Amino acid sequence: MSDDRLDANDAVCATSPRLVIEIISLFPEVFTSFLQASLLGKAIASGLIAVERTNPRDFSPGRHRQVDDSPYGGGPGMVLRPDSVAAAIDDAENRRGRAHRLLLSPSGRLFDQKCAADLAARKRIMLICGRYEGVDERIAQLYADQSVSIGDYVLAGGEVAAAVIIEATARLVPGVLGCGESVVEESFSAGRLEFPQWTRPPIFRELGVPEVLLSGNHAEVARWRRREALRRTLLYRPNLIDRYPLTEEERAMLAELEGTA
Ligand code: 6GU
Repeated sequence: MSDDRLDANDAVCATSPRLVIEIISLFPEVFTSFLQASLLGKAIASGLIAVERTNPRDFSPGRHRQVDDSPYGGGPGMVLRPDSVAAAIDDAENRRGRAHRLLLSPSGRLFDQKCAADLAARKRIMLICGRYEGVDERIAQLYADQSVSIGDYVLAGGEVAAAVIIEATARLVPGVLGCGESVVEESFSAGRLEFPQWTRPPIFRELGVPEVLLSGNHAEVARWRRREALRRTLLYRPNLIDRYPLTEEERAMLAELEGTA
């Protein structure tokens, strides 16, 4: 196959990107290699997704470019001042227009696959990264459309959380994944963890591959996978069963699993 022909994975260069991602961060260089690699790198190179980074430090008043200060009321650590963050947001939006603004904070609401799908359907999103002990609350009051956390642990800043949100969102933008890759039959989309996968070699360190996967019986394979997905979900994420109740087939599978446990 000739190399210069477009294949299904190459997005045709669009006149305007499907999604613009604005990052507000004191450490914009953290994103550089992440934005160049793999699917995301290709989506940006083809113009399907655009990413802009704006640094509040470039907008901080005063000679010392100080972006943080000690918290009113006392306590340890430093808080990001609202003025430089606000100026960075305004500058970004003056260039590209109003975005759906997310403030990244461990005290925000939990980011999940549904949030990713919601963001992927938008034209412009903005990820505002905090650092230090947090961002002055007036940024949440005046600017944030929502506050988002990626999990129950504390990061030193929002940058890694922003990378997580960018990756989860970008792959849902139409044209970012190749035709071979499906976004529908995956973990969480159906409320179940992903079933396990095997590939060559058929024997690795004396371990083989489940017989059914070599059978060529597609219906049997599909049923086996649904059962293994259920098994994992029960083991690691039983709370998902409450949110996405058992189907009739799964009820039968559960009986099978209990018999073999
Ligand atoms: Cl969005 N930021 C920080 N600093 N820590 C986190 C987080 C965000 N989500 C989980 N932990």
